Amino acid sequence: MKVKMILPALTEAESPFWRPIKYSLFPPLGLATLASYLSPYDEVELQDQHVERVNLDDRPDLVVIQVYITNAYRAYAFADHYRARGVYVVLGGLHVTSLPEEAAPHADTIFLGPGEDTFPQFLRDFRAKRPQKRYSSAVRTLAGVPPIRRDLIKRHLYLVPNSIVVTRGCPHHCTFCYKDAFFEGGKTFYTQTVDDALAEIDRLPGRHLYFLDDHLLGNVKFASALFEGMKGMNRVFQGAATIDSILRGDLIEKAAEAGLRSLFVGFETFSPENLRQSNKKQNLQKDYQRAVKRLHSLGVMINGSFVFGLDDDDADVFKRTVDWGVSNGITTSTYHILTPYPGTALYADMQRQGRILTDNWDRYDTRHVVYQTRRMSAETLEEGYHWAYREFYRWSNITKASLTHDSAKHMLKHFLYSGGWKKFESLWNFLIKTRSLENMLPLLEAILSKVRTNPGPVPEQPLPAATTLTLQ
Ligand code: B12
Ligand code: SF4
Repeated sequence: MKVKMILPALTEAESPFWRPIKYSLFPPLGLATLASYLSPYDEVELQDQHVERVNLDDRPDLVVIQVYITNAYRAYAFADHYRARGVYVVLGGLHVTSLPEEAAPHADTIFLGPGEDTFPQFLRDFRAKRPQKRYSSAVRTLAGVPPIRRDLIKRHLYLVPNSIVVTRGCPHHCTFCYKDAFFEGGKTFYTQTVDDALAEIDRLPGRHLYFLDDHLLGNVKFASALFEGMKGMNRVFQGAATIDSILRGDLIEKAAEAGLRSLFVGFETFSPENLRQSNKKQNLQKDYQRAVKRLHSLGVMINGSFVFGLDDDDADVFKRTVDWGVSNGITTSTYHILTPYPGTALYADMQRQGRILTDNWDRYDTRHVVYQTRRMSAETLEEGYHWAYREFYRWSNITKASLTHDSAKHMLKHFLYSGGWKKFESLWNFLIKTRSLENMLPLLEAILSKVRTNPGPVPEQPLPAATTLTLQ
């Protein structure tokens, strides 16, 4: 059987905000995971429109498309195209799960939730010529999942070909997050076995790994065993985790020992009111600065995530957030305008209050305001968002933030990582055009090399609430 798998490009591909490098980072891991359920006799082609032109002249037996919110219209157009040619088309992913009724008219079959249980079932039904119109994931386990078909990934087109996920979901329930809607009807947080995760790591060439898990430290027992097993594997890795998991116990030390060199941290907001609105309990009354210091003492660089536009935010939020990031030595910042994704508790809340302004999903890219704001206008919010990016990544601020570290090596790493990421667009574009991105990996690995071996002790208990959320 001939199978074509497509990850359509996000809408931003045609917008002035498009940064080719941001979309040449990670290969389409979800589709490569699903491909592992095909038979070795199937002929499979995996195309990622972010990095290559999708060939639409073919006529495979089955087309599999992954739908995110801002590639939804493109995904539907591809689906319609193939169906008009008589090809069987299946759609799945986050957006299909949020809005199955919208996706269904464009597909022969749709999938709700993760595909590890439903896709193999569909393949059996499809081969037996009795596929169903809809499959909903109910069994949540990663036990026995076959190795990802990494042979289908065109590694040279990506800066970070070694992306990996060893868990699914997250133990928390933030109201703006896709997670609860996507995993509805079953477990919302589960892990691979440690042995399977280590085997997957072992299969990856080179040293660098990027864990795309929502919360790599979310299951303490699993993560401890994973890091224990990774010791001596000579890896350097990046990942994501929450503030509370950085402050609690000694898991973060174990991660650093295993090779953690940079962490994506969801600070999101400094306002306790906003944290309550978002049900972000894991950040409430947590000392952000102490979490930052703890990571820095371990030589771990920080990618801080911040959301603008929660109801307690006013026009001062941009400057406060940028200043805090710079003075605390945050290496890279990812800012988002609050975006109520359909299916989330936030969306339901806003809809109840009549605050949703558009259902043009192309605008749900976290760069546009799609809801009625409270304490500032939509224009102020969008302008402030762009201002924050410009300001945080000014050379003077990159330098100032780099100088907050106490070792020369950490300062240099910070400077190169932050400057390299945001300031060399034409170099990145050149590397993408010449298809030589992968050649930058040794440099990335060098920047992620170890800073120090004996971190000083950092107290583990949070400070009293009154002092924890104060911006300085
Ligand atoms: C990698 C990644 C990216 C890459 C995406 C390109 C790529 N090559 O994958 C890049 C860097 C481009 C990116 C950009 C952004 N991202 Co992003 N990203 C991720 C991340 C970290 C990992 C995705 C992944 O590989 N997961 C692992 C694989 C195994 O899972 P999967 O892809 O979901 O596939 C499974 C299922 O979805 C399902 N499935 C998927 N497709 C299909 C199809 C069929 C037929 C079937 C049967 C099943 C199926 O089966 C697969 C196996 O279970 C996720 C978080 C996460 N942990 O998933 C966020 C995530 C997808 N990103 C998110 C966001 C918000 C963004 C940005 C807006 C951020 C920003 N401010 O710029 C942008 C733009 C995205 C947009 N406009 O929609 C949100 C999406 C929220 C939503 N409701 O859409 C997520 C969920 C993060 C979060 N916690 O909020 N992102
Ligand atoms: S901690 Fe992150 S991944 Fe988990 S529910 Fe909250 S936003 Fe989603």
